[in-house]
Amino acid sequence: MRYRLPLLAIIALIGTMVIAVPVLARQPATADCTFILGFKTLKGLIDAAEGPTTVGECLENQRFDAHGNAEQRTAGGLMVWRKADNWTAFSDGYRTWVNRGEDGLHVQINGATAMLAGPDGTALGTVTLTQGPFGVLIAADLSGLTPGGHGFHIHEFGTCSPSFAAAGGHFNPGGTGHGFLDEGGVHAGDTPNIYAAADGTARADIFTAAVTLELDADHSLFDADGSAIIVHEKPDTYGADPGAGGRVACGVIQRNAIG
Ligand SMILES: [Cu+2]
Repeated sequence: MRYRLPLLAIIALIGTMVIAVPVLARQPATADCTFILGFKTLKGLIDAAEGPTTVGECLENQRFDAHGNAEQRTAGGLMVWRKADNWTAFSDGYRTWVNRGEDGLHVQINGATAMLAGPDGTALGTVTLTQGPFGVLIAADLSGLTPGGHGFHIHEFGTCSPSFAAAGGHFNPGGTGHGFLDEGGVHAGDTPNIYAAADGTARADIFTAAVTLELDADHSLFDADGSAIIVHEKPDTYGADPGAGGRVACGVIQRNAIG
């Protein structure tokens, strides 16, 4: 009896190897690897949207959730989401293609999110960034702030550690001066103050054409060193000297995995 368990384990291991080796040997590696995305093939959709540069994508690493929806990565790094009944969306981490059935394929630049926290790590809410055709919509949903006005900027480096000073100065690819009301110019990362209510919450929608979530643009928030959102203790003066005081919240701007 005492040898039964190890013997069974060895038999099971050999069985697994016999099954696994042929499966691994069948890993697709050629460009004829097409599959159905709703009413079209993914290859066809990519060809239509992007040209033939990613022909031959093959699905790997399939994972199912409890509802039967699948998440997969292709050999070329595309993320593919499939609802249990049909294919719905795929993303290269920068753009998402959404299959809208008879309407065809909708392509959008993935949005971004900054999870803000205080110097002690306390979560203070989220800032979401959505790329539109004319600029970026920034939506803040914050809490835990002192009531009143707070400077709210995009800073030049995508880090909040070891201290918020690591986020650097304002995002300023144009090398201009600071302040909406100063003739020296406006930093691309300058945005209007936000105002916290008596309970410490603040909501704000801010639109700016001075930054973009697109890649390879000089005002891209996803430049080589990234960018971050900073909330200051005091309101910005909108003059050459922002005068907004210390940094009370920081969050790295990170691209969403989809849409
Ligand atoms: Cu700032």
